[in-house]
Amino acid sequence: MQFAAPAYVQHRRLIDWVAQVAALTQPARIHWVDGSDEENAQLLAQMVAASTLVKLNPEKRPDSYAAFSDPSDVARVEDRTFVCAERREDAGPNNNWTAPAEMRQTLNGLFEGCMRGRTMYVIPFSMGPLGSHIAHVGIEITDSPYVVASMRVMTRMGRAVYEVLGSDGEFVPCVHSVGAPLAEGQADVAWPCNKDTKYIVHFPETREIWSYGSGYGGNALLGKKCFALRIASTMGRDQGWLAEHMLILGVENPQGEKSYVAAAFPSACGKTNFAMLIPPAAYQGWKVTTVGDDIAWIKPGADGRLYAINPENGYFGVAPGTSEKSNPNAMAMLKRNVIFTNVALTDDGDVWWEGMSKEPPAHLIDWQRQDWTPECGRKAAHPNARFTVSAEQCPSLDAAWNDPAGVPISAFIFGGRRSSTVPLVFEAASWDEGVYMAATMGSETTAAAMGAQGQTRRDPFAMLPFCGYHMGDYFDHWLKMGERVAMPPRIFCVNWFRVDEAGKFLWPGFGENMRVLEWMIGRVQGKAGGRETLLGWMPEYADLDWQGLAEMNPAQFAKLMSLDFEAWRAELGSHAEWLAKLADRLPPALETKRTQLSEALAR
Ligand code: TSX
Ligand code: MN
Repeated sequence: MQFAAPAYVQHRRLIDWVAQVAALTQPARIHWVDGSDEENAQLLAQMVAASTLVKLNPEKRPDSYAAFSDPSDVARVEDRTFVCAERREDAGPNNNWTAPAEMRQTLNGLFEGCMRGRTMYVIPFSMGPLGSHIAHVGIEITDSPYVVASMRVMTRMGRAVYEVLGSDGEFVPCVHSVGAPLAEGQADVAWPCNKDTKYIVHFPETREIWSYGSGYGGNALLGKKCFALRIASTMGRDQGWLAEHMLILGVENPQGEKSYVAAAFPSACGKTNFAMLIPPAAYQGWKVTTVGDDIAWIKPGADGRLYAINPENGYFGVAPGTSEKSNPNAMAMLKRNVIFTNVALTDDGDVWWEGMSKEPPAHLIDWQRQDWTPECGRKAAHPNARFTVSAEQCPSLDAAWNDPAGVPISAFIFGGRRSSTVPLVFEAASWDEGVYMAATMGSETTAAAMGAQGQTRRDPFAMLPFCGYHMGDYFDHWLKMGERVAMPPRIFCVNWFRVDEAGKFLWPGFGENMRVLEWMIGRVQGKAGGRETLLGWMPEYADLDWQGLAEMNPAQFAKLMSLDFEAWRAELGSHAEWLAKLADRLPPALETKRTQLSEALAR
């Protein structure tokens, strides 16, 4: 395969690498993606012609498309995800590991000829504002036009990236193939992938990503989980910064004072909803703005504070459950220019998913392209159905979201879905105690597919599937960052999901979370009251603003905030079991914190 790079690509190492990958994968042609509107329009038209995309009714959903994946390719594949550090201990028990040399052999076999009959696209992208000192560049090679169109939304993608790179700039090489070569004359399918073989592989030391067999989401859009979390977390460890699975939001009070917080939640906690929160009516003059909904890259600034950027350029959000009630901002941003994946189609060429409206339509085409009626017993949209949309379309987008300097973080928030034990909110008494809380955080499984209901799965910092190195070393990095910065953010824990004896949610959640946000920011500013408890600082009833929320009386609030010592003794036992799994690299400070908490509970 002979080829010529466009004149604007002046990076020898990059061109040589593309040539090498082309020689290995043997595509029919190479397309250097420039990110232009014309190129995008051409790719979309080509995918409509190939039935990869369905164009939605332009009167209902202008410039929007729906894709339907192969039923075997609907989510990230954690058991097929590998971190191939030279030494197994460095990947840690939180990652699958294979020796790099062995994995390279496997990959060479899989990628040999894997793009036959297909176009190989070379995608230049920046994670973070172009040229920001916090941003980093990647180049993704892929044989999927769906990936090209999605990367254009999710990253700063296109020609301008080559100007940032110059002739010798650093980039993370990302190689992706759907793993479905086409023989001479063989017809393609709407969603090519490899049903039998999938590999999502990271080489943290050489900062490379290789992905084979899947065209879906985090398996294929390599800038997101693979680069911005797994590879970037190891870069952050080595270079003194943080790559976190966090949303970033701004809060402005009626006096015009602006604060930013970053928050980590495991899946199914409504992270995107929180990032786009609309304050209740009683909060006249308050504004919540969105910097990001999934990932934060955070670096120390010269002033002793931590500054965060959202490395992404769009939202790849879960559609089911998104509604005018749960997230009006998201519903507004999804009105046009969206790529939906695995949602259902209405008879008038629009989209629908479970939770969008109380009453489902009488007839749909479901995500497997079959007729659907409310009585049929199947879900219309896949539970992991997604929207891919540009950040610019979010009505609550923060004015500084594109600021290359990032935004100063005043507080970190860690949340989980816990029906008992964990109160609505508390502030950790110190950085180290906050790190302990984040290291032991967990969420209860909800979906039947996740196993037995009511089990708490530990998901430290919501990073368990995304940390590119040993979780014990990651905790240590967090502890050290607290010492390294002069003004570390305060650390808070929240739980929107506590229930009463009857299983009814004790907290109204959604926009009402503003009341908790106000208290947290008030704490940082030294304005909000609180009482010191075993877990740290907690608001008393009078410390929160209850205007417009009559149903929350002191008795109800007491339930929501109660500390059940018996339950916490069991909780600490469960922490011990969890932390023991990381014992070989667990920072002693965390074991000390656990002992101190245990002793306090025993008194
Ligand atoms: O996203 C949620 N948030 C954060 C919003 C800013 N959800 C949705 C579930 C996660 C995917 C929530 N669900 C939240 C929440 O704060 N709280 C709850 C639990 C809840 C559900 C329903 C009601 C109250 C609480 N009440 C009624 O439906 C009337
Ligand atoms: Mn996420």
